[in-house]
Amino acid sequence: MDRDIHPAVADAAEDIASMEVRGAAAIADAAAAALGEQAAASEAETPTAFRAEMRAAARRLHETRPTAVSLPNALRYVLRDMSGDTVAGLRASVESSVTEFRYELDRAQENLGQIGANRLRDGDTVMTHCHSTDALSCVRHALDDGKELSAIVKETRPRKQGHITARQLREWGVPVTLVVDNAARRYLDDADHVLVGADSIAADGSVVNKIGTSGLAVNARERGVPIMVAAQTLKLHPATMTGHTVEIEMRDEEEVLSPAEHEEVGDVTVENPAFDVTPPRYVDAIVTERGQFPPESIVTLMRELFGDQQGGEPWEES
Ligand code: RI2
Repeated sequence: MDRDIHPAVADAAEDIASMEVRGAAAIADAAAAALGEQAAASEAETPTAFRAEMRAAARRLHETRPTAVSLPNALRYVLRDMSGDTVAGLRASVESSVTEFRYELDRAQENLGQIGANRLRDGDTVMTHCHSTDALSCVRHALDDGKELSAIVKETRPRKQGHITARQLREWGVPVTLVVDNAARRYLDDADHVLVGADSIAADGSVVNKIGTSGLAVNARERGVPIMVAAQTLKLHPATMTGHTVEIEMRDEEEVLSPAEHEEVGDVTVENPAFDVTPPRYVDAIVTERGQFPPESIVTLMRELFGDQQGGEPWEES
């Protein structure tokens, strides 16, 4: 236990790892806020000590979940521009980056929601998978524009984030049909769009999202239902531009099978990948706050956004 890590950082890391805080955007927001708390409460006496403390806090947050790139992108945003010759100056710079980051996160979600809403027509039915605030922003903007929508919501085993989506949509007055994941293909005949979020998007346009997305996309393509991915640019994975792959998180087997059930089933290996990769050819559009892109052209946007980012991570020891 690092005594310089503020409890707010330790708590945020715990909440992210346990999925108390979940969803790529919410994870980024919580991580940035925790860095802000670390900076505000720091008792470091020298700029060097302050920087070391911030790096340690960022490392703690970084090691929680490996797949959603919004987390390292948030940490980079806050730490890359840390500047100042005094502790007070450094603290002020972190705090202002955190405020700016959180504001931009909200704004990006609003802007992409408006763009995504333009793809939805009055009377359309969307099929959702998991719970994505970026995807739901598109629905909310369409409703604000006066369109009527219905939803077919996939339950999303093993953690059933579909329930969160269903609850939110009902609060907005959207008629919801909840189905188990295995029923998706049958209900695609009633859907006008598949609408999902993303945890990471690779430079070739592959979409890393909740396990089950790729099978849904293949089925949707076969049925002729367009697949729309709502993902603010915070979900673009810079390291994939230089050949790195996105690590897929493997979660605890108890999310799939309780110890009692496991006992009953017998000696089997249980695997619980949290995400899968949907190849770009199954995706019709990636909707970001900078406009909608065919997946194959997302690399152009990535070059524009990350082209000049070089060198090590700002939380690594220099
Ligand atoms: P927003 C979630 O992962 C889902 O895969 C969802 O599509 C994605 O994060 C993006 O969520 P998990 O944290 O950023 O439930 O759009 O494993 O809210």
